[in-house]
Amino acid sequence: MKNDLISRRQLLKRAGALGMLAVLERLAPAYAWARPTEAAQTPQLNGKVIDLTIAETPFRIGDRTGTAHTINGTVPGPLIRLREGDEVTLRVTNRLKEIASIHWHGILLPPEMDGVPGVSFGGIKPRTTFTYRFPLKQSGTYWYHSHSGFQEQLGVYGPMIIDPIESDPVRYDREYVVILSDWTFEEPMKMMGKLKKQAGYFNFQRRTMREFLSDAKKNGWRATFDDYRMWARMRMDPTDFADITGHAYTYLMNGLSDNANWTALFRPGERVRLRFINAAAMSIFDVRIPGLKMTVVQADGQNVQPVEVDEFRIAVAETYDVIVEPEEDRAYTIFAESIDRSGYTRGTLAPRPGMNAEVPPPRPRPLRTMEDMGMSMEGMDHGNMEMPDKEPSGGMKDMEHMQHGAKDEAMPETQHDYEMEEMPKEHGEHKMEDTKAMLGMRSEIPGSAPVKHGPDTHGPGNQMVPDFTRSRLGEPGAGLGNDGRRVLVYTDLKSLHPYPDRRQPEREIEIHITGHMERFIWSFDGKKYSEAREPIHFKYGERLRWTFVNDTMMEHPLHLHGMFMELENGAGDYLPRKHTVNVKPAERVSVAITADAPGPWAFHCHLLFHMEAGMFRVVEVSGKGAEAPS
Ligand SMILES: [Cu+2]
Repeated sequence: MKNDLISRRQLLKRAGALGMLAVLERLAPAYAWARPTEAAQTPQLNGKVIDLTIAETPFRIGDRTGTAHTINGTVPGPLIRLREGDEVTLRVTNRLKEIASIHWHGILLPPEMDGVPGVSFGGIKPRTTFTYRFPLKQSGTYWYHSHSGFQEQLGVYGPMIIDPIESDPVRYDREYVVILSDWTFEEPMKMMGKLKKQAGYFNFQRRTMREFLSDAKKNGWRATFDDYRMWARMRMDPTDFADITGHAYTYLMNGLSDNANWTALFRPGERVRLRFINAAAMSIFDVRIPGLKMTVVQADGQNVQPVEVDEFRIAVAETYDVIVEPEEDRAYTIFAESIDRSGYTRGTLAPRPGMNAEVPPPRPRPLRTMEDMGMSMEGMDHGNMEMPDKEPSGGMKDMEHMQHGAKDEAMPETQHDYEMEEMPKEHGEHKMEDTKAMLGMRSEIPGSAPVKHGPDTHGPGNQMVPDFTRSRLGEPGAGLGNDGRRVLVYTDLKSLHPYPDRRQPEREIEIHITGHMERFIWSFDGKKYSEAREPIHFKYGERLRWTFVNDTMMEHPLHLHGMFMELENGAGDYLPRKHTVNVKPAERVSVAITADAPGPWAFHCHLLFHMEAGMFRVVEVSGKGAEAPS
């Protein structure tokens, strides 16, 4: 293993011998390169003891060079391949000038091994080595990354596969890891500063006068004018899909840009397993392989009942394993487009190296809708929701009462001192049952019927409160699903085996995802982490339902450390287990949790800049609830 470390001196020596560019080409890890021979596909680190070193290393994309923070000299870091049931020792040495860390994303382990500075350990000081040691209680596709500052954005992430003890229920002839990420030559701290000054700084896809004219032609002057004025009044932008866009980012596949064309080889007729990991700091991707169906077999490391799709959206920190069966002797493009359509990365599946397939043309960028603001109540009695014009206008009257944030700045902050435990009652005027009865709807997905937002507006740090929130688990997401492609939705996910803890949730808590997009403040329940240091308390052993309510107009991939979340997506006994749940705008999502991991755990939005801006909490599992089944 030691041989895999590239010290700076070695690097320079080799640079002298080979020329710097040749060396820099090789900074992508070995598994990122297609193997011309069939034998060695994915060089990897394995065994009982693994050594990793975090250091600064030159990094090149095209003709631009910068400095990455690397693990063992590469971006992404090495593939760590382990076996369920083993105990592993991972020695991480920090050669940076600042505190570093590695968090093992999605892995169930003791809290002091989780690697979040300030929550479960002190971080790895410069020039020291921290030894992680834990038993592997699970199998599947996972990853690891720094949990310190912006190191993840700078390159500190890598894949981790844990092979099952028992035979793998997924049959495949060969496999590849496909890590998607976003690289920038800008300094992340400076980018944060720009976002704070002007939230739309990196959005170069705003609507233009030309678009106004064409919209007016299509929808009429009045409707178009109302629509544009509404967005302006709310100080929001319907093109707001990614805080940082392809303007600043180069999107990478296994550390390579689309030009470098990472290639995976196959023989026609083989079953190829692709393990997709979204290790980006800020970018949600839509993934497809034109000409091939993909069968999703695993989500967030957990086996799921196979579901065949043309495309899937992968939020930051999620993983999806798919099986493809290319029959023809031709190349296929693995295409990963950013959610806002400002860029893409791609690789190639091919029978021989050096082949290419057509790269799809960009699709039009999507726009936020009334639904994303919790305004469209499909199937609801519209009553007080006057909609004088046809789409896309909602009429100004409705918009003005949407403008809570602006109004609330002048108002004192009210009733924010509720206890978590009391939230379901205190927080919303739910009347969920009433609403259901009224609509004659029945569903086992919590929030299937729209739930009215409570009186709490979450204070001045919050820009908007949707009137209603509801489950959107069956929707593919903005910009998807309108072109005949079968897109994976969360309601497709059914775990391969029934979930083990059969108890009904004995307690329900609710947390609101809040923020002020214009000021780039991100928070939970209106409070940044710096303003809410007291942990959220889970009773050890209890079964609880946690409901995430997204009061913002952006997607937020929420990640809980230490425990899986069972997504309450209507799958009956087969609720899928996830470590990261992407919550859509104005959505209400419930997860069931068995609080079987004592200790302090991080809970946060996995968009790095949102987490850094305050969308972070500590969950403390302690005390004694009911006995958890083993
Ligand atoms: Cu977020």
